[in-house]
Amino acid sequence: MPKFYVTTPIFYMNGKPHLGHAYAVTIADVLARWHRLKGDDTFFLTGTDEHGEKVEKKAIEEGLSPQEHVDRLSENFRQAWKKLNISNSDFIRTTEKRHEDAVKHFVKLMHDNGDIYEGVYEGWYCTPDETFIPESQLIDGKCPECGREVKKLKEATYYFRLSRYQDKLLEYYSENPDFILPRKRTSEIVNRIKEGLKDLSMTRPSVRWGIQFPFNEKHTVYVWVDALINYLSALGWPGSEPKYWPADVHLVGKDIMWFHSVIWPAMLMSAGFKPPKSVLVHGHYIVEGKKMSKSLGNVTDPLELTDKYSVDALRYFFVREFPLGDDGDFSEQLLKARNNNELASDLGNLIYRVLTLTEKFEGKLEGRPELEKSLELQTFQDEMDRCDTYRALETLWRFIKASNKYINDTKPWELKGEELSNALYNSVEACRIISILISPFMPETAEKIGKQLGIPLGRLEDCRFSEINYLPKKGAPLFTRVD
Ligand code: ME8
Repeated sequence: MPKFYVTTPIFYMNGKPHLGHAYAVTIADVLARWHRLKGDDTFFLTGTDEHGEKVEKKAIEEGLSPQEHVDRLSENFRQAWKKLNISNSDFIRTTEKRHEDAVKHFVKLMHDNGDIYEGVYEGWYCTPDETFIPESQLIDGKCPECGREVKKLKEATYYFRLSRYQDKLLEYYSENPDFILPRKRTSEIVNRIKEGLKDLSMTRPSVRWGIQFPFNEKHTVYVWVDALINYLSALGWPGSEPKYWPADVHLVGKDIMWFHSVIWPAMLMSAGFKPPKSVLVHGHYIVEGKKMSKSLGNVTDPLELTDKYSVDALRYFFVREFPLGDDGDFSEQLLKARNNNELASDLGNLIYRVLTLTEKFEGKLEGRPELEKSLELQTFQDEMDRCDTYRALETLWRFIKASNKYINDTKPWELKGEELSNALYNSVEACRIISILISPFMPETAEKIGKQLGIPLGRLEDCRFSEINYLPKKGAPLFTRVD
Protein backbone atom coordinates (compact mmCIF):
# COMPACT_ATOMS: atom_id res chain seq x y z
CA MET A 1 0.00 0.00 0.00
CA PRO A 2 1.54 3.40 -0.90
CA LYS A 3 2.19 5.62 2.11
CA PHE A 4 1.67 9.35 2.46
CA TYR A 5 3.16 11.48 5.22
CA VAL A 6 2.08 15.13 5.39
CA THR A 7 2.98 17.71 8.05
CA THR A 8 2.12 21.29 8.97
CA PRO A 9 4.40 23.78 10.71
CA ILE A 10 4.24 23.37 14.47
CA PHE A 11 3.00 26.71 15.73
CA TYR A 12 4.61 28.99 18.31
CA MET A 13 2.87 29.32 21.61
CA ASN A 14 2.34 33.05 21.76
CA GLY A 15 -1.38 33.40 21.22
CA LYS A 16 -4.52 31.73 19.93
CA PRO A 17 -4.69 30.07 16.52
CA HIS A 18 -5.45 32.60 13.80
CA LEU A 19 -6.68 32.40 10.24
CA GLY A 20 -3.20 31.75 8.79
CA HIS A 21 -2.65 28.75 11.05
CA ALA A 22 -6.12 27.40 10.29
CA TYR A 23 -5.40 27.83 6.59
CA ALA A 24 -2.19 25.76 6.71
CA VAL A 25 -3.75 23.03 8.81
CA THR A 26 -6.82 22.82 6.58
CA ILE A 27 -4.82 22.50 3.36
CA ALA A 28 -2.77 19.70 4.94
CA ASP A 29 -6.01 18.07 6.08
CA VAL A 30 -7.39 18.18 2.54
CA LEU A 31 -4.27 16.41 1.27
CA ALA A 32 -4.41 13.80 4.03
CA ARG A 33 -8.09 13.10 3.41
CA TRP A 34 -7.44 12.83 -0.32
CA HIS A 35 -4.75 10.21 0.20
CA ARG A 36 -6.97 8.25 2.58
CA LEU A 37 -9.70 8.33 -0.04
CA LYS A 38 -7.23 6.80 -2.48
CA GLY A 39 -6.49 4.09 0.05
CA ASP A 40 -2.95 5.24 0.90
CA ASP A 41 -1.50 4.51 4.33
CA THR A 42 -1.61 8.11 5.50
CA PHE A 43 0.00 9.87 8.45
CA PHE A 44 -0.85 13.50 9.10
CA LEU A 45 1.07 15.44 11.72
CA THR A 46 0.56 18.82 13.35
CA GLY A 47 1.53 20.17 16.74
CA THR A 48 3.01 23.01 18.75
CA ASP A 49 6.48 24.56 18.99
CA GLU A 50 6.91 25.29 22.67
CA HIS A 51 10.51 26.26 23.42
CA GLY A 52 12.60 29.36 22.85
CA GLU A 53 13.12 32.88 23.98
CA LYS A 54 9.85 34.24 22.62
CA VAL A 55 7.71 31.70 24.48
CA GLU A 56 9.71 32.19 27.67
CA LYS A 57 9.18 35.97 27.45
CA LYS A 58 5.46 35.60 26.78
CA ALA A 59 5.04 33.29 29.79
CA ILE A 60 6.71 35.84 32.05
CA GLU A 61 4.39 38.55 30.70
CA GLU A 62 1.41 36.34 31.53
CA GLY A 63 2.76 35.64 35.03
CA LEU A 64 2.94 31.91 34.35
CA SER A 65 5.69 29.32 34.31
CA PRO A 66 6.66 28.47 30.72
CA GLN A 67 5.19 24.99 31.12
CA GLU A 68 1.83 26.27 32.40
CA HIS A 69 1.78 28.80 29.59
CA VAL A 70 2.40 26.26 26.82
CA ASP A 71 0.02 23.69 28.32
CA ARG A 72 -2.77 26.20 28.12
CA LEU A 73 -2.02 27.48 24.63
CA SER A 74 -1.30 24.12 23.08
CA GLU A 75 -4.70 22.92 24.23
CA ASN A 76 -6.31 25.86 22.41
CA PHE A 77 -4.75 24.68 19.17
CA ARG A 78 -5.80 21.10 19.71
CA GLN A 79 -9.40 22.18 20.36
CA ALA A 80 -9.46 24.53 17.40
CA TRP A 81 -8.38 21.77 15.04
CA LYS A 82 -11.04 19.48 16.43
CA LYS A 83 -13.62 22.10 15.66
CA LEU A 84 -12.34 22.56 12.11
CA ASN A 85 -12.64 18.81 11.57
CA ILE A 86 -8.90 18.32 11.16
CA SER A 87 -8.06 14.64 10.91
CA ASN A 88 -4.48 14.68 12.20
CA SER A 89 -3.02 11.29 13.14
CA ASP A 90 -0.93 12.76 15.95
CA PHE A 91 -0.30 16.07 17.69
CA ILE A 92 3.30 16.62 18.69
CA ARG A 93 4.42 19.02 21.41
CA THR A 94 8.11 19.84 21.61
CA THR A 95 8.01 19.72 25.41
CA GLU A 96 7.14 16.02 25.32
CA LYS A 97 9.75 13.50 26.46
CA ARG A 98 9.56 11.57 23.17
CA HIS A 99 10.61 14.74 21.36
CA GLU A 100 13.36 15.67 23.79
CA ASP A 101 14.88 12.19 23.43
CA ALA A 102 14.74 12.43 19.64
CA VAL A 103 16.41 15.87 19.58
CA LYS A 104 19.27 14.72 21.80
CA HIS A 105 19.82 11.64 19.71
CA PHE A 106 19.64 13.52 16.44
CA VAL A 107 22.16 16.10 17.63
CA LYS A 108 24.52 13.28 18.66
CA LEU A 109 24.35 11.85 15.15
CA MET A 110 25.24 15.24 13.68
CA HIS A 111 28.12 15.48 16.15
CA ASP A 112 29.36 11.96 15.32
CA ASN A 113 29.47 13.02 11.72
CA GLY A 114 31.87 15.83 12.61
CA ASP A 115 29.34 18.55 11.86
CA ILE A 116 29.25 20.41 15.19
CA TYR A 117 32.01 22.70 16.51
CA GLU A 118 32.37 25.33 19.23
CA GLY A 119 32.58 29.03 18.49
CA VAL A 120 31.17 32.46 19.21
CA TYR A 121 28.12 34.03 17.56
CA GLU A 122 28.33 37.74 17.09
CA GLY A 123 25.49 39.28 15.18
CA TRP A 124 21.80 40.02 15.20
CA TYR A 125 18.79 38.06 16.44
CA CYS A 126 15.09 38.53 15.74
CA THR A 127 13.26 37.16 18.78
CA PRO A 128 9.73 37.14 17.28
CA ASP A 129 11.01 35.02 14.37
CA GLU A 130 13.68 33.24 16.45
CA THR A 131 16.27 33.78 13.72
CA PHE A 132 19.91 34.76 13.53
CA ILE A 133 20.39 37.48 10.93
CA PRO A 134 23.69 38.46 9.33
CA GLU A 135 24.29 42.20 9.38
CA SER A 136 24.25 42.33 5.57
CA GLN A 137 20.63 41.13 5.47
CA LEU A 138 19.14 43.73 7.81
CA ILE A 139 16.80 46.22 6.18
CA ASP A 140 17.08 49.66 7.79
CA GLY A 141 18.51 47.90 10.82
CA LYS A 142 15.38 45.72 11.15
CA CYS A 143 14.49 42.08 10.53
CA PRO A 144 14.19 41.47 6.75
CA GLU A 145 11.36 38.95 7.26
CA CYS A 146 9.02 40.75 9.68
CA GLY A 147 10.38 44.29 9.83
CA ARG A 148 10.69 44.27 13.61
CA GLU A 149 13.52 45.29 15.96
CA VAL A 150 16.48 42.94 16.21
CA LYS A 151 18.96 42.66 19.05
CA LYS A 152 22.72 42.33 19.04
CA LEU A 153 24.11 39.05 20.38
CA LYS A 154 27.61 38.07 21.31
CA GLU A 155 27.59 34.67 22.90
CA ALA A 156 29.35 31.33 22.98
CA THR A 157 27.68 28.81 20.73
CA TYR A 158 28.03 25.52 18.92
CA TYR A 159 27.84 25.69 15.15
CA PHE A 160 26.37 23.26 12.67
CA ARG A 161 28.58 22.98 9.56
CA LEU A 162 25.80 23.96 7.20
CA SER A 163 28.35 25.21 4.66
CA ARG A 164 29.48 21.63 4.12
CA TYR A 165 26.09 20.84 2.53
CA GLN A 166 26.00 23.60 -0.03
CA ASP A 167 26.84 21.38 -3.03
CA LYS A 168 24.83 18.41 -1.80
CA LEU A 169 21.74 20.60 -1.46
CA LEU A 170 22.14 22.08 -4.92
CA GLU A 171 22.55 18.59 -6.32
CA TYR A 172 19.44 17.41 -4.48
CA TYR A 173 17.32 20.25 -5.91
CA SER A 174 18.51 19.61 -9.42
CA GLU A 175 17.82 15.88 -9.18
CA ASN A 176 14.42 16.52 -7.56
CA PRO A 177 12.83 19.42 -9.42
CA ASP A 178 9.60 18.96 -7.45
CA PHE A 179 11.30 19.22 -4.08
CA ILE A 180 10.19 22.83 -3.61
CA LEU A 181 6.62 23.41 -4.77
CA PRO A 182 5.49 25.51 -6.52
CA ARG A 183 8.63 24.92 -8.59
CA LYS A 184 9.10 28.62 -9.30
CA ARG A 185 10.30 29.11 -5.72
CA THR A 186 13.35 26.91 -6.24
CA SER A 187 15.42 29.58 -7.98
CA GLU A 188 15.00 31.93 -5.01
CA ILE A 189 16.55 29.31 -2.73
CA VAL A 190 19.24 28.27 -5.20
CA ASN A 191 20.37 31.86 -5.74
CA ARG A 192 20.60 32.47 -2.02
CA ILE A 193 22.64 29.31 -1.49
CA LYS A 194 24.98 30.23 -4.32
CA GLU A 195 25.83 33.43 -2.46
CA GLY A 196 27.46 31.08 0.07
CA LEU A 197 26.02 29.08 2.95
CA LYS A 198 27.26 30.07 6.38
CA ASP A 199 27.44 27.69 9.34
CA LEU A 200 24.46 27.88 11.66
CA SER A 201 24.61 28.74 15.34
CA MET A 202 22.65 25.85 16.85
CA THR A 203 22.80 26.37 20.61
CA ARG A 204 21.99 29.28 22.92
CA PRO A 205 23.69 29.71 26.28
CA SER A 206 21.34 32.52 27.34
CA VAL A 207 18.06 30.68 26.80
CA ARG A 208 16.92 28.32 29.55
CA TRP A 209 13.57 27.28 28.10
CA GLY A 210 14.77 24.64 25.68
CA ILE A 211 16.25 21.18 25.30
CA GLN A 212 19.64 20.76 26.93
CA PHE A 213 22.49 20.44 24.44
CA PRO A 214 23.97 16.96 25.05
CA PHE A 215 27.59 18.15 24.82
CA ASN A 216 27.39 21.16 27.14
CA GLU A 217 24.68 21.44 29.77
CA LYS A 218 25.00 25.23 29.89
CA HIS A 219 23.50 25.48 26.38
CA THR A 220 20.06 24.71 25.03
CA VAL A 221 19.46 23.59 21.46
CA TYR A 222 18.42 26.48 19.18
CA VAL A 223 14.63 26.40 18.94
CA TRP A 224 14.54 25.89 15.17
CA VAL A 225 16.89 22.89 15.28
CA ASP A 226 14.71 21.52 18.10
CA ALA A 227 11.44 22.20 16.25
CA LEU A 228 12.36 20.70 12.88
CA ILE A 229 13.12 17.35 14.46
CA ASN A 230 9.44 17.03 15.45
CA TYR A 231 8.79 15.49 12.03
CA LEU A 232 10.85 12.47 13.10
CA SER A 233 10.15 12.35 16.81
CA ALA A 234 6.41 11.98 16.17
CA LEU A 235 7.14 8.82 14.18
CA GLY A 236 8.46 7.08 17.27
CA TRP A 237 12.10 7.57 16.31
CA PRO A 238 14.66 6.83 17.82
CA GLY A 239 12.74 4.11 19.70
CA SER A 240 11.64 2.54 16.42
CA GLU A 241 12.24 2.92 12.71
CA PRO A 242 10.35 5.96 11.39
CA LYS A 243 8.06 3.97 9.09
CA TYR A 244 6.61 6.97 7.27
CA TRP A 245 9.96 8.69 6.63
CA PRO A 246 10.79 10.45 4.32
CA ALA A 247 7.89 12.88 4.57
CA ASP A 248 6.00 13.25 1.31
CA VAL A 249 4.89 16.83 1.94
CA HIS A 250 6.02 19.41 4.47
CA LEU A 251 3.41 22.11 4.02
CA VAL A 252 4.82 25.46 5.17
CA GLY A 253 4.24 29.17 4.73
CA LYS A 254 6.76 31.07 2.62
CA ASP A 255 8.11 32.71 5.81
CA ILE A 256 9.73 29.44 6.86
CA MET A 257 10.65 28.02 3.46
CA TRP A 258 14.39 28.52 4.10
CA PHE A 259 14.34 26.44 7.28
CA HIS A 260 12.49 23.60 5.55
CA SER A 261 14.20 23.53 2.20
CA VAL A 262 17.78 24.29 3.27
CA ILE A 263 18.49 23.82 6.98
CA TRP A 264 16.28 20.77 7.55
CA PRO A 265 17.50 18.70 4.57
CA ALA A 266 21.10 19.55 5.52
CA MET A 267 20.46 18.45 9.11
CA LEU A 268 18.94 15.22 7.81
CA MET A 269 21.87 14.55 5.50
CA SER A 270 24.22 15.15 8.43
CA ALA A 271 22.34 12.68 10.67
CA GLY A 272 22.12 10.08 7.90
CA PHE A 273 18.48 10.45 6.86
CA LYS A 274 16.92 10.99 3.46
CA PRO A 275 15.61 14.52 2.86
CA PRO A 276 11.83 14.97 2.62
CA LYS A 277 10.26 14.44 -0.81
CA SER A 278 8.76 17.89 -1.03
CA VAL A 279 8.29 21.21 0.70
CA LEU A 280 4.98 22.70 -0.37
CA VAL A 281 5.09 26.45 0.12
CA HIS A 282 1.89 28.39 0.63
CA GLY A 283 1.33 32.14 0.57
CA HIS A 284 0.17 34.50 3.31
CA TYR A 285 -3.02 36.24 4.27
CA ILE A 286 -2.36 39.92 3.91
CA VAL A 287 -4.25 42.66 5.71
CA GLU A 288 -3.79 46.17 4.34
CA GLY A 289 -0.50 45.20 2.74
CA LYS A 290 0.91 43.48 5.83
CA LYS A 291 1.12 39.80 6.72
CA MET A 292 -1.59 38.75 9.13
CA SER A 293 0.31 37.80 12.28
CA LYS A 294 -0.15 37.48 16.00
CA SER A 295 2.65 39.83 16.80
CA LEU A 296 1.36 42.50 14.40
CA GLY A 297 -2.05 42.20 16.08
CA ASN A 298 -4.08 42.14 12.83
CA VAL A 299 -5.43 38.61 13.08
CA THR A 300 -8.83 37.10 12.35
CA ASP A 301 -10.21 34.37 14.61
CA PRO A 302 -11.21 31.40 12.43
CA LEU A 303 -13.52 29.93 15.06
CA GLU A 304 -15.70 33.02 15.20
CA LEU A 305 -16.21 32.71 11.44
CA THR A 306 -17.30 29.10 11.69
CA ASP A 307 -19.98 30.08 14.21
CA LYS A 308 -21.51 32.47 11.71
CA TYR A 309 -20.96 30.52 8.51
CA SER A 310 -19.96 26.87 8.92
CA VAL A 311 -16.80 24.89 9.27
CA ASP A 312 -17.17 23.64 5.72
CA ALA A 313 -17.77 27.11 4.33
CA LEU A 314 -14.48 28.25 5.82
CA ARG A 315 -12.66 25.14 4.63
CA TYR A 316 -14.05 25.67 1.14
CA PHE A 317 -13.03 29.32 1.19
CA PHE A 318 -9.45 28.44 2.17
CA VAL A 319 -8.97 26.25 -0.87
CA ARG A 320 -11.06 28.17 -3.36
CA GLU A 321 -10.22 31.81 -2.85
CA PHE A 322 -6.67 31.92 -4.24
CA PRO A 323 -4.07 29.44 -5.59
CA LEU A 324 -1.99 27.73 -2.95
CA GLY A 325 1.33 29.45 -3.54
CA ASP A 326 -0.12 32.97 -3.77
CA ASP A 327 -0.78 35.56 -1.09
CA GLY A 328 -4.40 36.46 -0.57
CA ASP A 329 -6.80 38.81 1.10
CA PHE A 330 -9.30 37.90 3.67
CA SER A 331 -12.53 39.74 4.24
CA GLU A 332 -15.86 38.56 5.50
CA GLN A 333 -17.39 39.91 2.30
CA LEU A 334 -15.36 37.41 0.25
CA LEU A 335 -16.32 34.52 2.51
CA LYS A 336 -19.96 35.50 2.35
CA ALA A 337 -19.90 35.61 -1.44
CA ARG A 338 -18.39 32.12 -1.67
CA ASN A 339 -20.90 30.80 0.84
CA ASN A 340 -23.93 32.30 -0.83
CA ASN A 341 -23.02 31.93 -4.49
CA GLU A 342 -21.17 28.68 -4.67
CA LEU A 343 -22.13 26.66 -1.64
CA ALA A 344 -25.75 27.64 -1.09
CA SER A 345 -26.50 28.16 -4.80
CA ASP A 346 -24.38 25.81 -6.93
CA LEU A 347 -23.92 22.87 -4.61
CA GLY A 348 -26.74 23.27 -2.09
CA ASN A 349 -29.34 23.85 -4.78
CA LEU A 350 -28.13 20.96 -6.88
CA ILE A 351 -28.59 18.45 -4.09
CA TYR A 352 -31.89 19.96 -2.98
CA ARG A 353 -33.29 20.09 -6.47
CA VAL A 354 -32.26 16.58 -7.42
CA LEU A 355 -33.64 15.04 -4.27
CA THR A 356 -36.90 16.98 -4.49
CA LEU A 357 -37.45 15.65 -8.01
CA THR A 358 -36.43 12.13 -7.06
CA GLU A 359 -38.72 12.02 -4.06
CA LYS A 360 -41.74 12.28 -6.34
CA PHE A 361 -40.55 9.51 -8.61
CA GLU A 362 -41.76 5.98 -8.05
CA GLY A 363 -39.89 3.22 -9.80
CA LYS A 364 -36.31 2.21 -10.45
CA LEU A 365 -33.77 4.91 -11.23
CA GLU A 366 -31.91 3.70 -14.27
CA GLY A 367 -30.57 5.02 -17.54
CA ARG A 368 -27.60 5.83 -19.76
CA PRO A 369 -24.63 7.54 -18.04
CA GLU A 370 -24.86 10.78 -20.07
CA LEU A 371 -23.45 13.10 -17.47
CA GLU A 372 -20.33 11.03 -16.87
CA LYS A 373 -18.52 12.68 -19.78
CA SER A 374 -18.54 15.97 -17.87
CA LEU A 375 -16.70 14.40 -14.96
CA GLU A 376 -13.00 15.17 -15.42
CA LEU A 377 -11.91 12.54 -12.94
CA GLN A 378 -8.37 12.03 -14.22
CA THR A 379 -7.69 15.76 -14.27
CA PHE A 380 -9.02 16.06 -10.73
CA GLN A 381 -6.83 13.19 -9.55
CA ASP A 382 -3.70 14.57 -11.20
CA GLU A 383 -4.29 17.97 -9.66
CA MET A 384 -4.82 16.53 -6.19
CA ASP A 385 -1.73 14.33 -6.54
CA ARG A 386 0.26 17.44 -7.47
CA CYS A 387 -1.15 19.12 -4.32
CA ASP A 388 -2.88 21.68 -6.52
CA THR A 389 -5.99 21.74 -4.37
CA TYR A 390 -7.11 25.05 -5.88
CA ARG A 391 -7.29 23.73 -9.45
CA ALA A 392 -8.76 20.40 -8.34
CA LEU A 393 -11.63 22.17 -6.62
CA GLU A 394 -12.15 24.26 -9.73
CA THR A 395 -12.30 21.07 -11.80
CA LEU A 396 -14.85 19.55 -9.43
CA TRP A 397 -16.89 22.72 -9.55
CA ARG A 398 -17.12 22.48 -13.32
CA PHE A 399 -18.82 19.12 -12.80
CA ILE A 400 -21.23 20.61 -10.25
CA LYS A 401 -22.11 23.35 -12.73
CA ALA A 402 -22.44 20.81 -15.54
CA SER A 403 -24.84 18.81 -13.38
CA ASN A 404 -26.97 21.87 -12.72
CA LYS A 405 -26.96 22.63 -16.42
CA TYR A 406 -27.94 19.05 -17.24
CA ILE A 407 -31.04 19.41 -15.09
CA ASN A 408 -31.90 22.77 -16.64
CA ASP A 409 -31.49 21.30 -20.13
CA THR A 410 -33.27 17.97 -19.64
CA LYS A 411 -36.10 19.55 -17.58
CA PRO A 412 -37.07 16.36 -15.69
CA TRP A 413 -40.30 18.08 -14.53
CA GLU A 414 -41.52 17.86 -18.14
CA LEU A 415 -40.49 14.21 -18.62
CA LYS A 416 -42.22 10.92 -18.02
CA GLY A 417 -41.39 7.21 -17.87
CA GLU A 418 -37.98 6.08 -19.11
CA GLU A 419 -36.81 9.56 -20.01
CA LEU A 420 -37.63 10.85 -16.54
CA SER A 421 -35.91 7.89 -14.95
CA ASN A 422 -32.84 8.49 -17.11
CA ALA A 423 -32.58 12.19 -16.18
CA LEU A 424 -32.97 11.41 -12.50
CA TYR A 425 -30.54 8.50 -12.66
CA ASN A 426 -27.84 10.81 -14.07
CA SER A 427 -28.54 13.60 -11.58
CA VAL A 428 -28.55 11.33 -8.54
CA GLU A 429 -25.40 9.51 -9.56
CA ALA A 430 -23.70 12.88 -10.12
CA CYS A 431 -24.64 13.87 -6.54
CA ARG A 432 -23.19 10.62 -5.19
CA ILE A 433 -19.90 11.12 -7.01
CA ILE A 434 -19.74 14.75 -5.93
CA SER A 435 -20.18 13.67 -2.32
CA ILE A 436 -17.09 11.46 -2.61
CA LEU A 437 -14.87 13.96 -4.37
CA ILE A 438 -15.91 16.83 -2.13
CA SER A 439 -15.11 14.87 1.03
CA PRO A 440 -11.44 15.93 1.41
CA PHE A 441 -12.52 19.57 1.27
CA MET A 442 -15.83 19.46 3.14
CA PRO A 443 -16.08 16.22 5.09
CA GLU A 444 -19.24 17.15 6.96
CA THR A 445 -21.07 18.17 3.80
CA ALA A 446 -19.99 14.94 2.12
CA GLU A 447 -21.54 12.98 4.96
CA LYS A 448 -24.73 15.00 4.87
CA ILE A 449 -25.12 14.32 1.15
CA GLY A 450 -24.44 10.64 1.72
CA LYS A 451 -27.09 10.51 4.40
CA GLN A 452 -29.67 12.10 2.12
CA LEU A 453 -28.76 9.68 -0.63
CA GLY A 454 -29.05 6.80 1.83
CA ILE A 455 -25.54 5.49 1.21
CA PRO A 456 -22.28 5.51 3.19
CA LEU A 457 -19.51 7.66 1.77
CA GLY A 458 -17.79 5.80 -1.06
CA ARG A 459 -14.14 5.54 -2.03
CA LEU A 460 -12.30 6.82 -5.05
CA GLU A 461 -13.01 3.65 -7.05
CA ASP A 462 -16.74 4.29 -6.56
CA CYS A 463 -16.57 7.45 -8.67
CA ARG A 464 -18.12 5.78 -11.72
CA PHE A 465 -21.71 5.95 -12.85
CA SER A 466 -23.18 2.60 -11.86
CA GLU A 467 -26.38 0.91 -10.87
CA ILE A 468 -28.43 2.68 -8.21
CA ASN A 469 -29.16 0.46 -5.25
CA TYR A 470 -29.80 3.11 -2.65
CA LEU A 471 -32.87 5.10 -1.74
CA PRO A 472 -32.45 8.91 -1.69
CA LYS A 473 -34.52 10.95 0.72
CA LYS A 474 -34.41 14.72 0.79
CA GLY A 475 -33.09 16.40 3.97
CA ALA A 476 -32.48 19.96 5.11
CA PRO A 477 -30.62 22.33 2.73
CA LEU A 478 -26.86 21.90 3.09
CA PHE A 479 -25.93 25.57 3.44
CA THR A 480 -27.64 28.65 4.73
CA ARG A 481 -27.29 31.95 2.95
CA VAL A 482 -25.92 34.74 5.10
CA ASP A 483 -27.25 38.19 4.24
O1 ME8 B 1 7.11 29.69 12.30
N1 ME8 B 1 -1.11 33.62 6.26
O2 ME8 B 1 5.48 29.11 13.83
P1 ME8 B 1 4.36 30.22 13.61
C1 ME8 B 1 -1.02 32.31 6.04
N2 ME8 B 1 7.14 27.53 15.07
N3 ME8 B 1 -0.38 31.47 6.86
C2 ME8 B 1 0.17 31.97 7.97
C3 ME8 B 1 0.12 33.34 8.28
C4 ME8 B 1 -0.57 34.19 7.36
N4 ME8 B 1 -0.69 35.49 7.54
N5 ME8 B 1 0.75 33.52 9.44
C5 ME8 B 1 1.20 32.31 9.85
C6 ME8 B 1 6.70 29.01 13.24
N6 ME8 B 1 0.85 31.37 8.96
C7 ME8 B 1 7.55 27.88 13.76
C8 ME8 B 1 7.42 26.70 12.81
S1 ME8 B 1 8.03 24.20 12.03
C9 ME8 B 1 9.19 23.08 12.44
C10 ME8 B 1 8.26 25.52 13.17
C11 ME8 B 1 1.14 29.93 9.03
O3 ME8 B 1 3.41 30.07 14.73
C12 ME8 B 1 2.13 29.54 7.93
O4 ME8 B 1 1.97 28.17 7.65
O5 ME8 B 1 4.97 31.53 13.37
C13 ME8 B 1 3.45 29.81 8.60
O6 ME8 B 1 4.53 29.15 7.96
C14 ME8 B 1 3.19 29.30 9.98
O7 ME8 B 1 1.82 29.66 10.25
C15 ME8 B 1 4.13 29.91 11.02
O8 ME8 B 1 3.61 29.70 12.30
